[in-house]
Formats: sequence, C-alpha cells, structure tokens
Amino acid sequence: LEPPTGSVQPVTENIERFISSPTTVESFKSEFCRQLRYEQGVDLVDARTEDLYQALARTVRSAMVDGWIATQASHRAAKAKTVAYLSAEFLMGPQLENALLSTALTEVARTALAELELDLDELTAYETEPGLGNGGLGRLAACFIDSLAAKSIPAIGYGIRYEYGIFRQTFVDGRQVEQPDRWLVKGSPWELAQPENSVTVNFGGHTEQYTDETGAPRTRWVPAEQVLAVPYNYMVPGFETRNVNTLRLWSAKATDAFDLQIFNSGDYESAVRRQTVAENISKVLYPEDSTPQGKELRLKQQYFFVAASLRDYLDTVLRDDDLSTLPERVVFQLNDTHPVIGVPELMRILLDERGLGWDEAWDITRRTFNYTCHTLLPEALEVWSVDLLGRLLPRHLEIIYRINEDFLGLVRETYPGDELRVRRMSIIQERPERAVRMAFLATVGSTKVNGVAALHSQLLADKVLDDFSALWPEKFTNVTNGVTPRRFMRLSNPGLSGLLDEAIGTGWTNDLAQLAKLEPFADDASFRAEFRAVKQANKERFVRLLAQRDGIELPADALYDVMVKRLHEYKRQMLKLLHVVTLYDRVLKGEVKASDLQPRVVVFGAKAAPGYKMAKEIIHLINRVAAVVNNAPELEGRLRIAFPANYNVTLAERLIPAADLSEQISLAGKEASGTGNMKFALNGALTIGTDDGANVEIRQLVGDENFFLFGMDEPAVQALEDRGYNPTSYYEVDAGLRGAIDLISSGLFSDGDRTAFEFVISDLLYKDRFMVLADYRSYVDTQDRVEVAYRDEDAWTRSAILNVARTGFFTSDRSIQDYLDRIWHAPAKPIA
Ligand code: B1H
Repeated sequence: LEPPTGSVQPVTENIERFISSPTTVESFKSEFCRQLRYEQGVDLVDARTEDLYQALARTVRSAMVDGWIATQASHRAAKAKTVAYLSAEFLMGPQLENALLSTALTEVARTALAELELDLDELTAYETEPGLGNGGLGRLAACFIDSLAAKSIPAIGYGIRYEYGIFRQTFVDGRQVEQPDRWLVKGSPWELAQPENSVTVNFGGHTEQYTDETGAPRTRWVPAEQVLAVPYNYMVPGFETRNVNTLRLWSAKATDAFDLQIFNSGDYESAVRRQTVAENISKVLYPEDSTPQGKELRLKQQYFFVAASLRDYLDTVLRDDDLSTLPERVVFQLNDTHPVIGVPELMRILLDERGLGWDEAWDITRRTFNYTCHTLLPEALEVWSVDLLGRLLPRHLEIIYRINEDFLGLVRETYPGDELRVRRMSIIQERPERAVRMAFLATVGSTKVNGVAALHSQLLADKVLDDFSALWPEKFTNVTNGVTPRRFMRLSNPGLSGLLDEAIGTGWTNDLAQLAKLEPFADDASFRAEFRAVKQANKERFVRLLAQRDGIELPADALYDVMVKRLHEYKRQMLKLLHVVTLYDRVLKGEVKASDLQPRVVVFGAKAAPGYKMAKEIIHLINRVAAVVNNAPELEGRLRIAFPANYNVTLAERLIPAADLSEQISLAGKEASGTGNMKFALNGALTIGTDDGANVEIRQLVGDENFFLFGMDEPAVQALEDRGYNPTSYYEVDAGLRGAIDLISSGLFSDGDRTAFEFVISDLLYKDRFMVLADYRSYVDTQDRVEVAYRDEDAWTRSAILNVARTGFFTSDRSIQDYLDRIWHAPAKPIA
C-alpha cells in the first residue's frame, strides 16, 4: 500500500532556523547529552562506556548529515556522473576517529567531553570495528571510497551488510579457533536504515516467451522466490571538503508477500523457517581470501547485492531518465568478479523490463561496466557451475549464453579456423564441469579491465587474459593500488604527522606528492633524531597496547620485524618462520653468540580461511615456535616472536607505525599488489621483499639502497618451473636450511613429537608449490644484511625517511585520479 502523498508540505528551506549541526563545543555537548538521554534513555551519571560511545558516535554522525543531504541533492540536481563501486567487501575499520577528522571536530569533541569529565580517547578505544572484508581487497574498497569523497567525486559504494563479518580469531593451544564476529549486537551507531527504500530481489523459477502489445516476441523471468533488500546507509565524509558520499549496504529480509502466502496455508513453522532462509543471504561474510568456494549461498549473496544496487541506482537516482544515456550517468566498477552477475542483470533489465533491443542493450551495458582483477592465482578465478547458475538465475544464464555466442562469433571472425582459441576464450568452460568463467564474462562485458599494480597488469595481459588482450589491447590498463593517508598516516601515526606538519606543512594529507619535500630532511641530523624518537614512541605505544590487549610482554628496544597479512602459502609466512628458526639454530649450534644478535621482535598477524588446512597448520607451527623461542634461555631475550590473535584494521593502525622492517616476501608473480607494503613504507619501515606486486614500484621509487630485495623474479620463477623444481635439492645442499628444517622435525617445538609438523614439512620438501626453499638462501642472507644495516642507526633512519619522502605515489587519491583519467571520466562536484 502506498502512503498518501502530497498532503504534507515538507519544510526544506531554512531548516537551519530550527536545528543546527553540533559543530561548536556548546552545541556538541548539548547534542551528546540529548543523544544520551533521549535516544539511549540513560542519564549521564548512570551511563556505561557503551552508552557514552553510542551517544558520541551518533553526535558525530549527526554532524555529517547536513553535508550528506546537500551532497545528494546537489548531485541529483546536476545529474552528475556517479561512480558506483560494487564490492562484496568493505573493510572499513573503526569509524569514530575518521569521522572526527573529516568533520574537523576532534578538538571540539575532546573539549566538550572533557567538560563532562569524559575522555575522548577512552571512548575511541571502545569501538569495535565492522570487519566486512577479508583483507586487501576489502580494505582497498574502503580506502577508495575515502578518496572518492576527499576528491568530491559523486560516488556510492554498494555492498552487503553482513550480520557477521570476518570471524574473530582466537588461539587454543596455538591453533586457530574461529568465533563469530557479533559486530551488530551492540547496535551500529554509524548506519541509517532506510527500510522505506527496500527493493525486491528475485531468485529461481523459469523463463517464458510471450508476445507483447506490438506483437514482438519477448522473454520474461518468472521467479520462484523473493527476498527484500533493505538499505543501510553509511556516510562517507571527505577530508577538507563538505561533500559526504554514501556507502549503501544491503541486508536481506523475508518479504511480506512471501510470508503471507505460507502463513495463510497455516504452516507457521515452515513460514518462519523460510524467513530464516531468506535472511541467511546477508548473514555471514565468506572468510575465503583468494580461493572462492562455489557455494550456492555465495552466488545468492552476489546477485542479491548487485540486483539491489542496480535497481536502487536506476530507480532512485535516475528515476525516469532515458536509459540510453546511462553510460554518461553512472559507471559500475566491478571489484573483482564477485559482482559480475551485474552484467547480465543490467541486460535483463534493459531487454525484458525496458524493451530495448539486444544490440542497444549490449552497447549500453558494456559501456557502463569496468572490471578490476585482483589476482593471478588460477584457483582464485571464480567459476559458477551452469547447473547452479541456471537453477538460481535462469534468465541470466540464457543471457550469458547469448553474450557468449555473439562473443565467440567475433573470435571466429577475427581468427578464422582457430577453434582451439575459441574453446580457450569461451565464457563457458566444459571441463571439469560446465561452468561460467566469471573473469571472462567480466572482461567481455566491460569497457576497461585493470590490474592493481604495474607487474600484475602486465602479467594479466600477458598470461591470465592473454587471448583477450590480443583481441582488445586497448581494453587493458593498470591502476596501481593506494592507501588512504588520512587513516594510515594522519590518524594512526600522530607522531609522524606532527613531524611532517612542522617540516613540510600540513598540505600532504590530501596531496601526498608533497612528501617529496621531506627528502632534504633525511640529511638533517636533528630531524633524524626526532624521526627516531617518533618511531621509538610508536613502539612503546604498541608494546603497551599488546600487553593490555593480549597479555604479551615485549621489549620496545628492538628491531620490529613485521609480517601481517592473510595466511596463505603464496605469501610465504613459512619463509619468515624458517628465518627465525635459523637464527635460533645458529645460537644453539654456537655459530653465533646470543649477545651478538641484534635484538629483534618478529610480529606475525594472520587469519587463515577456516577450511584451509595448510594455513592452519602453519599458524600452529608459528605459535609453537614462538612458545619455545620466547622462553629459550640461550637467546637471552634477544629474539622474540609475537603473534597476537585477530589481526584487524584496529591493530594494524597501531602496529604499522611501530615497524622497522616490512615483510613482503611472496613468490614473485603471485601477489597482485599488496597494500600493507605501501602502509609500512609510508610510515617509515624499510621493506624486505621480492620483485612482486607493488613492491616493484616501491623499490623503483625509494631506490635499491633503501630496499632489501631478495629472491627470484617472475621470469626466474617461470624458468625454474619450466626446468622442473625440486625442493629437496635445496635442503640437501644448504646446511642452514637443513638445520632449520631438522630443528622443526626434531620435535623441539612439539614436546618431542617428531611427526607433529610432518604435514607442513613434507609438503615443503617434496612439493613446495611456492618455492620457499628456492628463495631461502637469498632471504636469509638478505636478513643478515638487514641486521648489519640496522646497527647503523643514522643510515637506517636516513633510509626510513627517504621511504616516507618517496612513496607519496601510493596514496589512494592518486589511484582514484588514475581511475578517473583512464576509466571513469567523472568530474568532481564539490558542493558549496
Ligand atoms: C585479493 C582477493 C580475493 N585478490 C577472493 N583477490 C575472495 C579473492 O572472498 N573471496 O572469494 C576475497 C578476496 N583479494 C587481494 O587484493 C590481492 O591478493 C592483493 O595483492 C591486493 O593488494 C588486494 C587489493 O587489490
């Protein structure tokens, strides 16, 4: 039932006469107290930290609303071209500090709270982050929407409001145990639900042919199931702009219509059960990073949020506008293949609902979508079985077949007689089962395809999608990833930020190229001393946090050697661990005196996909090695391993500023980009890394003398693979490697059990798909150079400063500018 409209004239002008945004100490205090009392329903004297945090968050949220409303109104009026970033993950991290920074209200809030005898930092620390992403891909989406807002680009992020985000990791006897991430139980003060803007998403059923009024043959989808998609809006404030963009996350709800039917049949129980089935769609984030599982619920999630997002954009933003101009009004960016079902969905809307012909619909669709690929691993490329796709989305499968038919027609025309190529390029694979290759569908359905670092884009065009880049060379481009300097410098590293402000002014925060002005300070001894003092203070801050968070006691006076990222064999946490075991082994064998060791704290942070056995075994091994090494009297406390559980954005923000050495040690050709590598360099850590992903560009920028390169490059990896790789041969000839592996096999780390880590060790010796043993010698020798280099305090600090000065390129503002110039062509629309 539609509510009556037009009976009440809404007040839209001069609303400021009645209300005002809490932007002064007085009005902030008053809004905070109002929130606490009238929204939370508690008195200041009885308020728990939780109440205070909620009230504070809502106060800050209300300070963003005026800009948010004005941004939407202005963009709608201007019919501005919008960037719609479609992503199954947005790993936002804590919101409060960032919102305060963007609204320039940090000091107002601090003072207002102090006047109520409350402490801003205490409330900030209380926040639990929304973990709606796995790792780099989700965090990249969050950095991108931050930069889009900062640059005043009309943009909207579309994703899923998972009830449970990435699991909370705990360790039990050194093994990973997953706990549900109940981030919503305390309520989420940052979101604004808009149930009145819910849209219906259909599934299942069949298609049928019919003739329309004009006598033309048409197809329609007769779905069997409906789910309601309820939008939850998050405001995305831009730094130093009034613009506030939107992140719209969809939550699944059973539809009324659907319930009523079953309720009427008297089957209450199954009605409720069906409701649960519908609401399961947005229940949980799949914790698989880079190895997607072909699960039905996952495909449902993908279609759910993409269908809702397209519907939302077309109906609420474009309204009745002519869809032939769609490519001038919106660009849908596909964050990996997870949203690629949007391509046939837009085709379906244009064909079946708007009555366009195939060619026109295809032209519009292809010009509206672009695709970012984030991987090179073959097992990470999504495929959906034709069986499942046809059952869940029968009309979409038909459309995909037709897209493929036309596409293969073009291939045959271009390469007559080359049926091998046709089979290679088909969107439908035949073996091991008939399935849709989503990366191919994305490539065919998009105007531009980009990789996420220079090397990655090149390998994408030369290897993974080589047939496609041969057919359409102009389609392929690169946009190197970036990270937001607001969160990962200004907020997370106030010490360094203050130093930068003094040295080069404050303009760097949204113009990171200005970091170049820091270059001469590398030769300034007093600046170096200050820089070192900041690093030391950051280590001490991290040490305090870890003591409090995990009960882990660490020395602050040590080389902080950090490897944080998802646990994956290709990232090679095992290589780092073999190095640690080697250091220990050298002392045990008397080759090195403990007193000669450079004190070092090795920090690991990593979650393993719950079903990824090898990754979990490696976590267990790291924890067991840590338990022994940390208590080994022989080491005199000079080598420590810290593996805090549940590494997340909150922890990253404290840890990265404390790091001296950044571990970026993937096998060359496997890490698409990496973004942690950028965060570390920007915070003055030196990188030990392979020639992989964005490491390549980091090294080019900082210079060889300020980067510890080791290992094979991608062509060398390829050559070794072609020759035939035999890991055991490295074990046989390298005594250091043998020592480390034998120490693990000796049972020293497993209470004498010599078989405890057989699963890991025998894989290394006989398979070692990611060539850990082949790169071991180069890595360990390079680590020995690190140790020597670190002892020269001045030279090390100089290198660290140069890392900061030369990596301004890695701001996500620059990535976004590249997307705008190469792909999106959407002008900035700053509001007045
Ligand atoms: C990246 C993923 C990913 N690449 C599948 N691919 C997923 C694939 O849920 N899934 O099924 C989830 C994530 N994530 C990462 O993207 C790359 O490994 C990094 O190298 C890169 O820096 C990051 C951002 O581009």
